[in-house]
Amino acid sequence: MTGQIPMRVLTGPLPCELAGCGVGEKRAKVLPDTGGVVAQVLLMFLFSSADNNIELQQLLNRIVQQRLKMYPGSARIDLSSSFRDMDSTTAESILNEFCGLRYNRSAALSSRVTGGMDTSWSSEWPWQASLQRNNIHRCGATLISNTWLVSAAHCFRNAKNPQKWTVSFGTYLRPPLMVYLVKTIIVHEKYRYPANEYDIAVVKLANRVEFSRAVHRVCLPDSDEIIPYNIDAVVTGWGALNNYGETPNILQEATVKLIDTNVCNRREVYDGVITPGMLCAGYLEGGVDSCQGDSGGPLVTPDSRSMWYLIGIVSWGDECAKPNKPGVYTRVTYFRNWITRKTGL
Ligand code: 4AZ
Repeated sequence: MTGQIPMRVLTGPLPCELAGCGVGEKRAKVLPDTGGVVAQVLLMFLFSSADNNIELQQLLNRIVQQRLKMYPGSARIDLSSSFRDMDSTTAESILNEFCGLRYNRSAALSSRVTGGMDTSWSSEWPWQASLQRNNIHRCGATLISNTWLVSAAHCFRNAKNPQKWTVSFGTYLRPPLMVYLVKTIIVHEKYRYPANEYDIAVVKLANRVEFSRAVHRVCLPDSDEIIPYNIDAVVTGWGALNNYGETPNILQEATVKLIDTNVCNRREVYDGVITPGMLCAGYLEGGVDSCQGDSGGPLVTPDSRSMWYLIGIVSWGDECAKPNKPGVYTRVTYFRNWITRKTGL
């Protein structure tokens, strides 16, 4: 891929069915207007500098017009000033406010130089945080807003003093990209060690994180979202590379499959201890799993638009990667309303 990446922003009024007003995370801004609403939708296009901008603009206009005709109704469609160039800094700051975007996977907005090295600010998983006590990594956590993270309750067992904790971001533990102080720790009121239920906590930072390409929030699913089993999800963390093994300095990722709770509750697996607030993920044959030190960190899946949602929090398991002993995660949809009650998000 060569060339610059011009940005186009579509700001014409669109019908709600197309803009997705009020559905889940906002991909469109819906503003009141005389006699209705105006939906502002951000569309980003990637093309090479060899392409003819004017021709492309006309082509895009034609496609959008055609698609809008498929939505009958009273929407007034005005695309006369719809596409405009935007500098990539402005475009990037708009994109960074969206949840769940990972953009270094495509060439879009990437400034990586061919033959260059990965740097600590090219965060692959921008919502991943390291929770550290006395400057030692203890647990993972996930950024869900400019000030809030979610993690596991068991990370704070006998360690609830926020002044002892810091949060770092970036791909490497050492040196960290950024470090924040913790203001508040809220552990689920029903969490009781050594039980594994209600293994969730939210952490408020002392200062706001200004979102960047390297550090921004994940999306949260709605509480009524049905999470299908057998789909792939990705777990990330600086946890042990094998049971009670060494911890890496560079963030690790593993793709795991979501396992039906009925299967996970089989006698030879977890024999009925998996409750509705838990989610199993991994492989019954073993081999790939989260491990000690990954706790509190994210289990995420992309939606059809490649926006990543937090569906699980690394919680527990019988050691790591053993056959019939997949990882067990706190089920985020089950605790979605609890997160709202504690954080307002
Ligand atoms: C732990 O002790 C832990 N294999 C985390 C995840 C798993 C097991 C143990 C899942 O933090």
